[in-house]
Amino acid sequence: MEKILIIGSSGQIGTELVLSLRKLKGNDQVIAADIKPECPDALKNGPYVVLNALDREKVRRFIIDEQITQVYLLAALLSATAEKNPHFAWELNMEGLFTILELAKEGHIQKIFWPSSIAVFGPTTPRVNTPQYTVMEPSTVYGISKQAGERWCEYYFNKFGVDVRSIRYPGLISYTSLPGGGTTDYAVDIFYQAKKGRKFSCFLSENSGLPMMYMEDAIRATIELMEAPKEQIKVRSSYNLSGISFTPAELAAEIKKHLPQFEIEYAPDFRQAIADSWPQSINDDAARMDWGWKEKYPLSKMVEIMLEHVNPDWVQ
Ligand code: AKB
Repeated sequence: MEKILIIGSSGQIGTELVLSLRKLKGNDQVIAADIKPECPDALKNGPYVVLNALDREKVRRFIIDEQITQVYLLAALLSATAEKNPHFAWELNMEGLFTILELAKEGHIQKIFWPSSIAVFGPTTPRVNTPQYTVMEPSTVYGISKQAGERWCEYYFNKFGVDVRSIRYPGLISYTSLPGGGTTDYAVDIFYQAKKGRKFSCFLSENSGLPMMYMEDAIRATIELMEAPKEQIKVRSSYNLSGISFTPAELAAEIKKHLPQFEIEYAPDFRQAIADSWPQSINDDAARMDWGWKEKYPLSKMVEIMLEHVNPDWVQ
C-alpha cells in the first residue's frame, strides 16, 4: 500500500499536488507536511503534520513510524529570496534532500520526487531551446543549490539504486495559492493587478523571455513521471520540461485581449539579472521520449483561465 508524504505542502506546487494525489490515491494515503502550524483550509480534506524539513530526527522518525513509501520534497527557498539569504537557502535546499536520500538508501522509502528548476542553467548556457545536456554554470544561490542537488540525486541512484525522480520546473502559473520569492512570480502577480483594474509595475523588462507553464500541466507532468515504470526513467539528474515561453510584453498583450484598458510599466530590479542568466526556452525531447510528456495549455488558454479564477482580494 502506497503512503505518500509531501514536505512543503503549503506552497504553490504543494497545495495542488496534495489535492491531485489525494484524488488519485485516496485522501488518507497522502499526508501533507509543512512548517506552518495551521493546516491551510485547502488541505483539510486529509492528514496534515507540522514538520520542519531541517529537523532531521523528526523527519526520520515520522517517515519510519508512519511507513511512508514515497516522499515529495518541495520545501525550498526560491531564486529571489535565496539571493537575500544565501546561507539559509543553501542549508534548506540541501539538508532536507540528504535526509530523504539517506532514508531511501537505508530502504525506508521506495520513491522520491525532488524538484529542480531552469535555474540550474546560467549565463554560459545556450539560451534558446536549451538542451537537456549542456553547459551548466548557474550564477544564483538557488541555481547552485539545485545543480548540486541534481548531482546528488544522480549519485544516489548510481551508487545505491535510490529511485529518485526530478523535473527542472519552469516558472509556474496558478491561482489556488500565491507563489513566493521567485523571479518568475511577475507572471502570476500580473493577473491580480489586472483584475483589480490597476496598472502593473513589472520587475522584469518587457523583452525578458522565460520558460513558463500552467500549473495543471506541471502537476500532471510530476505525477506522470512518478507513475512511469522505473526502466523508462533514463535521466536521474532532472528532466527539462517545456510548456510556454513568453516575455512580459507578450503576456500583457494577451491580457489586453480580455481587458483592453490594462496597462503595464517596466521597472526592472535585482531580479532582472537572475532572469538574464536563465534560458528563454527549453528543449524537452528527453521527457517526451522517455515517459511521453506533452503539454496541454498554450498561452491563450492559460490567460483565459487565470483571469477567470484569480481572487483579487488576496493581494493588496
Ligand atoms: C523562481 O523563479 O525562482 C522559480 C523557478 C523558475 O524555479 N519559479
